[in-house]
Amino acid sequence: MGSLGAVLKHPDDLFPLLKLKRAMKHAEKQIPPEPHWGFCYSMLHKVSRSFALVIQQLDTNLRNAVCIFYLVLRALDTVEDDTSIAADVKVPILIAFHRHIYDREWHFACGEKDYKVLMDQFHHVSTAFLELGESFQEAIEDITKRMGAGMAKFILKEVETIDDYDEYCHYVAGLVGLGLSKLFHASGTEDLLSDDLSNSMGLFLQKTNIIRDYLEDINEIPKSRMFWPRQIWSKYVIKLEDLKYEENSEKAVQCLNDMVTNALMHVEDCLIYMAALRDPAIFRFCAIPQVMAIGTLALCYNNIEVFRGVVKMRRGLTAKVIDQTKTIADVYGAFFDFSCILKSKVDMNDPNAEKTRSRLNAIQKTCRDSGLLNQRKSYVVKSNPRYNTAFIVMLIIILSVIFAYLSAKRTN
Ligand code: IN0
Repeated sequence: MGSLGAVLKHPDDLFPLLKLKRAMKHAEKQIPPEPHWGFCYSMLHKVSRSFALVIQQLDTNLRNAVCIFYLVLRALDTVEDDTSIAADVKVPILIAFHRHIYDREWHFACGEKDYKVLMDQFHHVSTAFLELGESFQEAIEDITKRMGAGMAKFILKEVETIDDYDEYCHYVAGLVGLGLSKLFHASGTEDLLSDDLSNSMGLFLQKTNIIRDYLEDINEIPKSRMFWPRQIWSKYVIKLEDLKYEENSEKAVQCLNDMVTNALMHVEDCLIYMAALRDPAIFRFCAIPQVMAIGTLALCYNNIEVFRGVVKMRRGLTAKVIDQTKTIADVYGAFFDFSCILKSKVDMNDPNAEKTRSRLNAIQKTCRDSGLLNQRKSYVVKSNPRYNTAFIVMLIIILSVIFAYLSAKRTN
């Protein structure tokens, strides 16, 4: 749907969208003058868009460390993702990546578009990394080393069991949680949160990405990427790619729902982690991707479109999440609402219906028990939306434009 159509259908998206656009324009103008930092921050805006805005709001030292951590991880990911590089070339690069970040001369040509530029000009990232405080450098090096080794292990091995799935997600995302917790602690504002809780924060995000990106990953050229564990999909089909064929639609959706139910297992840890954060900017940095993830799962659950094309939250809803995620009360509210939406989609004939419902009930109980659920804006769409102020304003603007256009035509 075009953006005007989407706004007409969801008029209360309008103000958050305009606010987000303005904030992004403002953030993009705040690029540091030094060439290496300038490169890092403009690259951050290119590869992460709305998330860059949330990084930008962190305190200066932490912001620089997170920006570099993010780019180092994106670069590592670019090497892992490039299916045109042979395994015997890729594995040694992944394993030695933690040493390359100290080397201003190092670069390796791979990836596409913005990622290719990031790889070609990686010396800017190394130069900026070498200016970070020692405790930040140590945390980034340690995570890069463990992640590179883990990725290398899974270049040579498939994700068979649910334990493999959790292990793979630990390497590529759980470790990011461990690293970020160290960076937050090193910045002086947060207690060091436990490895288990930090890991769950990453697993919940990564499992959501893996579910949403089924089609993109399976259609990857020259070689499919497969992250859905055999232990789950083999209950429904013979080969993972069979899920995309129309004749398997019913099984595909059941398998998808099984994957979503698995991801929901991490939500309670994520809520405990977020409730323990003190700094409002760090809180928003952590909470916004989490709310986006539960929103994406609500959209994907029981949705055959996951096997047909791209399923993403509409831009307006993303803007609303960024605008409305400020406190832990907002997070409980969002998780409660998206769990409500998920619950309304559970079909009683789904083989995992009972398990899914019980996980959603547990999440809703945690949110309710916080005592913070009242007085909030809801994400649940009412079946009969009332015309609100934003909609009326929008209508007036459109009518004025049409009127001005017709008047101009008449005078010509
Ligand atoms: C992230 C995470 C992230 C943020 C905050 C706390 C975290 C705790 C544990 C693990 C990860 C945490 O968030 C980003 C979000 C992001 O990049 N969003 C993109 C949208 C998209 O689809 O790519 C955007 O453009 O807004 C994230 O997804 N990952 C990430 C990477 C590095 C860092 Cl420092 C933080 C990637 C991943 C694989 C989930 C860890």
